[in-house]
Amino acid sequence: MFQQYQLPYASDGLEPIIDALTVETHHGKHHAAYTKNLNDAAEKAGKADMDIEELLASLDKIEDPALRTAVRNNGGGYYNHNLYFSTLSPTPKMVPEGALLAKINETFGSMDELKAKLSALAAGQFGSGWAWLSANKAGDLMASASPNQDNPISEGTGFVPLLAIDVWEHAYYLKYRNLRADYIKDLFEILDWAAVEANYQRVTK
Ligand code: MN3
Repeated sequence: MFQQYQLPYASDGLEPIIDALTVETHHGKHHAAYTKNLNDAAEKAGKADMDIEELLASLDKIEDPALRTAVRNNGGGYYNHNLYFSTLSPTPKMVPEGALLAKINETFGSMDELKAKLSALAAGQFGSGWAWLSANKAGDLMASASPNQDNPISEGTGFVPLLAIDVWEHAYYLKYRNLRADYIKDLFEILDWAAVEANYQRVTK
């Protein structure tokens, strides 16, 4: 049984950047629906007890095409939103340090250049999707974007996402309307680098 990530902050905790109604709808309706639909599909596929990262990395093992699509879309929606909501915080650590910061500087040049790259990927994702900073076991970093509820795991890259920028319109449209770039710019103000560092340690340990 896959458990939806429960918010450690109130639905208005991310205001003024993410309004309470958006958090309530996004987490309480969209994310909850992905979780329920994943559990239904994984049960039918006999995969209800798998680790979600292993499940997304082995979608080709699900023979029924409709079931495979259901697990891909809802498993991605489940996993991606667990990551998204767990790396946002009302009291974020504003910059990374240690091994992650060193690798960011080595790979992208600087934090500002990383932010510019992620922002461009998020703004440039046509239609619904995500932008990511990901790592592999060796500690290498990758910035990328994915359509729909895909992610670097289901895409078979060998990388695991550390932070997620949701650019589905349901993530920002109530407040930002068509101004996706403004939402992306503001999102960095509530992105908790302590959570991202913990993800980097988990993936590279
Ligand atoms: Mn979403």
